[in-house]
Amino acid sequence: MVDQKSKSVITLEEYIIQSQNKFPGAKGELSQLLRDIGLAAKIISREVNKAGITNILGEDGSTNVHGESVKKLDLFADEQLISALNRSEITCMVISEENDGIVDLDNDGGKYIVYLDPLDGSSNIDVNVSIGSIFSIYLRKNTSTKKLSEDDALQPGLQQVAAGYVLYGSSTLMAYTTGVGVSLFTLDPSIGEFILSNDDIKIPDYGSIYSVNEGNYKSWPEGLKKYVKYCQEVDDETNRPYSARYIGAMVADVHRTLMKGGIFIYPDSQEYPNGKLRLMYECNPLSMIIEQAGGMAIDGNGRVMEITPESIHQRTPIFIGSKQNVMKVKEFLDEHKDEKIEA
Ligand code: AHM
Ligand code: MG
Repeated sequence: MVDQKSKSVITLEEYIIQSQNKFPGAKGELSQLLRDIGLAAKIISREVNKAGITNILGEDGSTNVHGESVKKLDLFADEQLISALNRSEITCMVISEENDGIVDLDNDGGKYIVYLDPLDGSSNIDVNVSIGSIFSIYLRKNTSTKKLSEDDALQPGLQQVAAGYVLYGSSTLMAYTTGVGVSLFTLDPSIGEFILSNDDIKIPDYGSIYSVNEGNYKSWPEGLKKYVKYCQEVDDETNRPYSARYIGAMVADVHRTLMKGGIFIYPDSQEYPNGKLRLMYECNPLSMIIEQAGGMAIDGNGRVMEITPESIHQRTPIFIGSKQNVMKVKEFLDEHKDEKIEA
């Protein structure tokens, strides 16, 4: 006899409600917020899939706060996510890669602050390669003050109440955590629903893939140069040489790392003394996902999520992935930390 229960599918909406029911007294606001993000993700996914035919590809002529050219789809994703978050009046403030300062949503009762990278990996847009959206959710620190400021949003990653990403790849998927493991959903375009594919995904403890932009090799710290040489050496016992994989969209590279193990690195370098990737809406949320899946994320010294932020757009180096791989790169960094970069 076919076990109907084991065959039944669970949608993102159902899963969020079931999870909320495990916490008596929960008001359902965080659940609503996650559902809002899920809805925006479906709309963005639809546009990403037909980007080539709707003339939405390409640059809109302006530059964002980091001086990078802004693609039309970045703006579209930014607008969709912000308007979805504004709808249920739970979110008081959004900080996004595409906006210079904070976006005050004028929801006075809203107790959540959401950081967004609306479309990560935007240089991949025009060439039909994976991109993603990243989100990170905090509770507002001070609910008594009406006027919101950046200070309300400057909290270490350890204070995140939830985080996740949507990956627009060969299929669209969403991963999120509320601090009790990582759940993964795949969008079924025929019914327009995210379907649960794994409710407690774990990263392998060790993997034989390294992921870093090796074009920057010359300006890396010595420890990293030595580590990458180590990855390329032959050793059957540790499954070396590793494979090199680099998509150029952090969300896609980290997703592969979550599924297959290994390490993703964006280091400090002569060109980027603090790294290139943003702490609050790229590194913290993906660190929370990877840690919740049993992996590790460090900035070269300590845990990424322990960094006390000083500004909303600040950058950090990151070494993220399987525990054993991250601990190994740390050994190399520590051993060579006082050596000057040799060109
Ligand atoms: P962005 O597209 O949101 O600006 O993100 C920056 C991207 C990351 O997704 C990716 O890991 C990195 O920049 C790639 O940088 P580089 O081209 O220097 O390797
Ligand atoms: Mg990004």
